[in-house]
Amino acid sequence: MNLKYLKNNRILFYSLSLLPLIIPMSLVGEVTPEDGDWSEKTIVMVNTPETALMARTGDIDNLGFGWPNGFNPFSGNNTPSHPYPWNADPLDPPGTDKIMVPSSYVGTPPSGRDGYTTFTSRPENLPEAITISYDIPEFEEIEVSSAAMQLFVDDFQAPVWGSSFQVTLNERRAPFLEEILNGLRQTGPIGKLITVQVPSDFLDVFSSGKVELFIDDPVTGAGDGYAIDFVKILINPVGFSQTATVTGIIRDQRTQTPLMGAVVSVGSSASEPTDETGFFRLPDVPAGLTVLTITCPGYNTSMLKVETIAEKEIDVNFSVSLASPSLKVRPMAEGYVIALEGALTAKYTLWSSEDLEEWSALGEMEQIAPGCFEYIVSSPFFDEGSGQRFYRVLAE
Ligand SMILES: [Ca+2]
Ligand SMILES: [Ca+2]
Ligand SMILES: [Ca+2]
Repeated sequence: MNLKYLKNNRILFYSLSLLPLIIPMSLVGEVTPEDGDWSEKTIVMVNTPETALMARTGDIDNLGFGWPNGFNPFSGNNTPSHPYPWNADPLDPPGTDKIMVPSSYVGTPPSGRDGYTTFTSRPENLPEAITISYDIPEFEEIEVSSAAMQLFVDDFQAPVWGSSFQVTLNERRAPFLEEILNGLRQTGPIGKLITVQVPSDFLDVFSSGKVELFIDDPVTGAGDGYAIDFVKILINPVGFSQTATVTGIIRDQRTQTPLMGAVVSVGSSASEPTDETGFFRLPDVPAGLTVLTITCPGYNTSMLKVETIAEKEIDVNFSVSLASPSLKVRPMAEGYVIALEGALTAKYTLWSSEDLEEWSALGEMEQIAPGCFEYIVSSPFFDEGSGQRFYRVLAE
């Protein structure tokens, strides 16, 4: 009885998982000015509409399943779910279009395992690095001033199975990619485009003409398999073919007051500084999952993950926290000026102490220009006591 139940269940599973194959797929490779021939397994192009140099590893083919009719993988939409496991194409570059299961998985996952883990085995499903090479003669002429990466990723489920992916680029940990991958819930399995701006301290990796991307969870033992359709690098990008618009209000985290002077940006695209209503509008956001940067004088720079669909507008609200300002001391004839650069709408109170233990408030600092605060301390006051005095500010 038990066996029969299992057997039927199994049949149901397979017939369900074959369903997506009935959806018409566009299996004929596309050719676009941004990406060239989608069926190319590796490709490097210069001066595309998006960027000075584009390098891609992996064909754009939804892991070999093809895209549903009218589906654009750069639109930000999730793919419909697809069957698994599947037979890997030996001609696909290492690390693409195959199921990979974290190296720490040894059959005793802490929070269960997904279908990718259950229906594949070692050593075939061990994680593999994806290498993107673009050391062509034209690259020598390009000075790398910015870079972006696009990854089409499938079935990352860290919040579900307790995985914690580590990502390296040329063997260097890349937290900006880990942060985004470990937030994904791609149960389905479904695929999605991620676009990330490369932080400036990682540009040297991209100046070498060869980037080796390795994704693995070497620690938790989680049963969270995943797959990657392609990885695309854009050197000195100027824009993206599929974009959305993000609007919203930026507020102070503590007071929820709308903030003036906040700028939201992604890559080379930035919003106008917000007015007193805190409202921003940022067009040209790459469709899919991406990370926006929010800066506001006197506040900590923050990152905001957004998921968008091409040609659509989404509204988000976000709060930022006050940064602790650093004090600058400027001597003058009769004493000195203690100055700081802070937030337009914040209040800063100056405190002093002789021993770092007992603090007393001197008073509120005066805003003498937008975001510039000062407090004048007279010489006699300074010369009192031991001669050593410490200052700090309280922001509110
Ligand atoms: Ca393929
Ligand atoms: Ca998974
Ligand atoms: Ca592929």
